[in-house]
Amino acid sequence: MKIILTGFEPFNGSKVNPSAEVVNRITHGLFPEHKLIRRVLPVDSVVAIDWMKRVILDQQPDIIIMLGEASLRPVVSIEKIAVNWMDFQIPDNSGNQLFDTSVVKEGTDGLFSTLPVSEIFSALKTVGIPAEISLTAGAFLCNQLFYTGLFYSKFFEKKNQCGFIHLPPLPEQIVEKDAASPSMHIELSLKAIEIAIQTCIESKKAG
Ligand code: PCA
Repeated sequence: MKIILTGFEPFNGSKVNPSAEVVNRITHGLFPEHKLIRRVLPVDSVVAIDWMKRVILDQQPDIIIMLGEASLRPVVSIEKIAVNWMDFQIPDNSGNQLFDTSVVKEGTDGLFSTLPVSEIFSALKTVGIPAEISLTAGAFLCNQLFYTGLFYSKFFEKKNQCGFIHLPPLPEQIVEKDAASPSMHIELSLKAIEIAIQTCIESKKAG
């Protein structure tokens, strides 16, 4: 199977992004029979979105798992729904700030993740990793990428699995900001995403 795994570069003044760290640490060796395409995307609402459209059309992947940081989330958040709306509270890293506008003009209001969301949640719980099924991916770039991935995946007869998982910040980000807010160690986030990928592969094999 062809699997796409994306993360994002740091944004909003941070030096790191847990999603990029996970993407860079995932080893192909864990999924030897599968082709894993990894990419850390710029926090740019034009470049990241164009890349996603292109990779879907060119590669026609079987599984697309997109990752991002959710600054105030205490647990791994498996996103259930992408909304066709953008309202950036901060500019992206290139200065784009989109308000009250749709992701895809002709798109429907919302699209559900096609990842096995409940199975991933159960699998994480089983190994003791704190997680939740989240009903909002926000209105910034992560939601924009998530919606775009789902929208363009619909053009193919071959059904893929496509979805988004948000990760809490890393402990060093919280220390650096001197904030009293949640974080998760990289090893735990990494384990969560390895389990998520494995769960998707098994569910796809089961048809
Ligand atoms: N998180 C942001 C964009 C990049 C990232 O890692 C978001 O939740 O939209």
